Amino acid sequence: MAYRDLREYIKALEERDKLHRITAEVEKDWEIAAVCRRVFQKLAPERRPVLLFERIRGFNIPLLVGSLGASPEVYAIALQDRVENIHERWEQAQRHPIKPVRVSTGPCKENILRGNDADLTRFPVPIWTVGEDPGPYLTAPCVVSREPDTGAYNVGTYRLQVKGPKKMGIWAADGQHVSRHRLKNEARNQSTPVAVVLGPDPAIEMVSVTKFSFETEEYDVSGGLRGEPVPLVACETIPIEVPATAEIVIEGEIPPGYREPEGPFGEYTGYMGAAGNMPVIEVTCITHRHNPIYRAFFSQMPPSESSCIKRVGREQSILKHLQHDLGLPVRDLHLPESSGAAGTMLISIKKANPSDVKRVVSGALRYAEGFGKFIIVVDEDVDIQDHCQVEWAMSFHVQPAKDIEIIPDVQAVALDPSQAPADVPQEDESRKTSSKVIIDATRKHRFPARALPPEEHLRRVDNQWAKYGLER
Ligand SMILES: Cc1cc2nc3c(=O)[nH]c(=O)nc-3n(C[C@H](O)[C@H](O)[C@H](O)COP(=O)(O)O)c2cc1C
Ligand SMILES: [Mn+2]
Repeated sequence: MAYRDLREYIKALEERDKLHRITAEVEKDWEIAAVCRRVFQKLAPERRPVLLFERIRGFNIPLLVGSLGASPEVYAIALQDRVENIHERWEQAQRHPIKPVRVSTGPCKENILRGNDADLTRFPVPIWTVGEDPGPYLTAPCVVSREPDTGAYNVGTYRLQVKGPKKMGIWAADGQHVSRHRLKNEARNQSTPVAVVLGPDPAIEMVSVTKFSFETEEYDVSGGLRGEPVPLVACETIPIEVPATAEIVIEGEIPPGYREPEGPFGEYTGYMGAAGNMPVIEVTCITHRHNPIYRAFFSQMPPSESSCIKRVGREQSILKHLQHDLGLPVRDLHLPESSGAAGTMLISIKKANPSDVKRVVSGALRYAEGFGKFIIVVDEDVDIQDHCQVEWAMSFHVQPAKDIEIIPDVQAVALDPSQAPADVPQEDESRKTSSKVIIDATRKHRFPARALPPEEHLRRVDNQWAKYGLER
């Protein structure tokens, strides 16, 4: 059975000892961001819990962070599966999407706030990069909008700046699907209705942060991931339906043609992203469950919940493409979170021919051009999850003048601040091309034997590890 709502999922996390409740009082405008930063810096992924801040000064609403991306293990619990099956589950969901069902009402309607009661400042929306962000930001919104002509549903996550009790700024890049809906409406001088869903069951958040074709309806893929249709209820003030069990739903409209300054916002690159003139969402109504839980994604400098989500979403899909669609001798593929799961791509291969490196790199480039400004290819015996081994291979398998290639004029890594100065808008053409470094760190001739104890000796030591008294 799929999780019915966020609360069932939180119970599952707690049963697996993956939830940590912070019961001490915290302040939303500096402390939550700093605690999250330390948790992601200090705790290795396998020990890193999802955090529920239960007592936030001035609010009686708790905040949940990390529930999709505290670690790949947590992401797998959200799918009720194992880490190695994540990619297969995604393939399955896209091959067999399930249409949502309409229900007459649901928990998200337990409280309906209209007029002055529909006030964003009721919720503990944190400031994430203190001293740089212009104010609090919603970081985990699932923004629901509809194609103006077909009515097809879209769900996408785009940062939302709280600008007043009933106004939010929205930054969605030009090609994003909500932007396409809005541009079509604006051409007709019509507003764009949007519902901002917070704290749905995790299968909605998963599709909200994932890119599909414009025609794909995220609710249906979410149904495919859950193995059951998503139950939807109608909004109160706009012609949009939302997941019935969501914690909070903010209904609103984007007025046509209107822009005002938005940002800058601390981005996944670890730097402030440029500010610009952006549309706004005017809030028309807010509905929420009794005792709602406010949900946020933790992003900014990697590692973060954002870099984990991106890593999980991308690694397996590129790996499977190279292995299965192209039949290349690829063993493993890793997008280190230190690179925002974007800047660096590590690939290990079982090289049979010298041309294998080029074939693998060109396959990766065609499939995922925007990732891997640095692509490093190593032999299969190098564990690419272990940075020490990768740097060892770079140090002793590479002759720079022969083994490093620079490819000019390829797609840039999104929001990479080395592209252009901070005052250049993200949409500027100069930000759209970049170059790449390909490092062939495979062995190109017969190397001497490795200076390591024989595998058999290491295994024997492992088997009698207690004998040495090192584990206390
Ligand atoms: C934590 C997080 C934050 C994101 N913030 C933004 C954002 O502010 N603006 C944006 O255009 N995309 C953002 N994205 C990427 C979009 O969510 C992603 O491209 C998604 O596919 C958009 O939905 P769409 O393809 O239906 O437009 C973010 C992704 C994550 C994981
Ligand atoms: Mn979409």
